[in-house]
Amino acid sequence: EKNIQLLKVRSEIAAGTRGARMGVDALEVASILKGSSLFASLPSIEIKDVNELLLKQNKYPNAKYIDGVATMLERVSNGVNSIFEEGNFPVILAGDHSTAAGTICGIKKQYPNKRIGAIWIDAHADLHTPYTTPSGNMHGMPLSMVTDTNNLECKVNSPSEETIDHWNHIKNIGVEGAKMNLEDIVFIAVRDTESPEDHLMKKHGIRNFTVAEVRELGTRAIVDKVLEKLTDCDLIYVSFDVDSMDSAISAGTGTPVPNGLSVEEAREINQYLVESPKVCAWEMVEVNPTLDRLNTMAENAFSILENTIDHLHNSELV
Ligand code: NNH
Ligand code: MN
Ligand code: MN
Ligand code: MN
Repeated sequence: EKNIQLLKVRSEIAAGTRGARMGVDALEVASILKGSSLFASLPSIEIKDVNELLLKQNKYPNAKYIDGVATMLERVSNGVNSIFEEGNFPVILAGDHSTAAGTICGIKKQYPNKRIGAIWIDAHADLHTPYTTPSGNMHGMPLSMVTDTNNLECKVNSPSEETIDHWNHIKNIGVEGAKMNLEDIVFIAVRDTESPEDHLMKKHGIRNFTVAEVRELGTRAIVDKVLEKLTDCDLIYVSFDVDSMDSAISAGTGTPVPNGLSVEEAREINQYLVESPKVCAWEMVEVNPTLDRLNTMAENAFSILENTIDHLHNSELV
């Protein structure tokens, strides 16, 4: 049986929309209203955020608040690492998706000689760099923070020297250099990318299992195929961005995209994934209750969290 420990990360500095800092609280509210003891029964630690930076002018247009993002990544990396040190399994509940790079840094710090794969369930590919981002929002960049790319072939921006200093610092959090290969990323439900991301996906043969494929083959077959792609990896990290689900389900995320997964599909995919003994960390991000008066997204997301945790208890230790 796994000893799950929650890591709460109330950060939103890397999102373009305000409010994801409250995602963790919205999940807790959904839990209380449902009469669930999940939050009461699991030990948790909290990462102190730097959201106060949003009160000031951003100095880095191609990587907004990158100094604060670097601070958050260090803290998340250390938090995840300390959960492993205690022999526990980290379940991370975060705001904006940038801090997922910190999770991967923390995994690599604990297991420097293991090959890590990432399953990224998201509407977006999150493969931008300061050189390619269309928005400067760093929640679109976590996968290039932890891999060996700046994607200069697709350069559209000229980030400042200070921006690049911070970017290079981020690349060395946890352990020096890349934490994983771009080839060891698998996407599910990605459907809103920009051309620099398409370039990287094509160049590195990164597979995206589309929503249409999920519907055609079923969630079980998709999960089998996803895990099959990562057979050479020793450890697998699962990152669940709630915008992978259809925008019609709820407005409660910063960048909703149509034609996404249903709640049921997302629940099953996460359940089957965490039943793999290679899965070493699971994360949920981008719940934003300020966009969602009825808290529908958080209620749906909570049902997925609850089911995922139930099934984590049933899986083997690595
Ligand atoms: N690709 C877009 C950008 O970089 C959107 C990223 N937004 C996300 N990613 N929510 O998951 O701005
Ligand atoms: Mn994302
Ligand atoms: Mn997304
Ligand atoms: Mn787009």
